[in-house]
Amino acid sequence: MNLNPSQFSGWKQDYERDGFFTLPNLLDASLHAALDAELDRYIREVAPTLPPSDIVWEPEPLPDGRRGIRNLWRLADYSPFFREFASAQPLMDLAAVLVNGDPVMVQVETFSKPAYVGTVVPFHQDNAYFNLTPPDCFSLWIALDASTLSNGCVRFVPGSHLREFPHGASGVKGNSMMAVETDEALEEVPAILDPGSASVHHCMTMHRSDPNRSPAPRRALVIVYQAAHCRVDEAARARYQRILSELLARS
Ligand SMILES: O=C(O)CCC(=O)C(=O)O
Repeated sequence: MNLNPSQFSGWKQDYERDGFFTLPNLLDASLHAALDAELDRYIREVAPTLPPSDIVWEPEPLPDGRRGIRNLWRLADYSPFFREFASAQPLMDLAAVLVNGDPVMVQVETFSKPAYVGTVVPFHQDNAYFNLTPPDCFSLWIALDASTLSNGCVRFVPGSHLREFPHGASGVKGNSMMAVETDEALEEVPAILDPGSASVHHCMTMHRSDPNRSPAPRRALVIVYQAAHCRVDEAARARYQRILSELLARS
């Protein structure tokens, strides 16, 4: 893994100013191949056994009629390989710098946009789901495929991590929450990534991604880290639960 501690303080400055930064060529070729192989095995052997809460299917079928996977949740609970990778010392060292305290690896997920049918991710702040206080939490978003303008790369709003945006129900499977629309024009920066490169975003950074109508799949492995000192804000959690129950009642 290419993570040089001499760059940590520069990355932290970018993170504190913008709420995100990129890590070019994080994975070397052998690690990338091992992650691809484990994800293929997972999809073959584990995915068919998962409860519906741990897998999100794309609503539209793939061109060959099969179902496409949008998200896999809680991979660290089912795969020792992903758990160990996400807890590797170089990643925990980076996490310690970013979360201002003792780092905890929270979970591993996938955010994939299969070719032609990958769906939108509306603007949101991850903390609308996590409800953490203080929000010392971030996601490491690792591109397993090239992530481009045409296959739905993630777009970040610089500086948006410094304030909270109101959220409501989105109606999108896999992303139940979205920022409520404002008249404000939000400047966004696309994170165009080569395969094996990554981005890091704070849990308050507004981000979104377009649908993938292109022939190129866009798979990502996402690892969430937080500080051991984070607590759940019970009022925010109650608001989130209320929105979820309203959604359940409607479906
Ligand atoms: O992969 C995407 O398009 C969105 C990812 C995302 O929302 C996240 O990692 O928090």
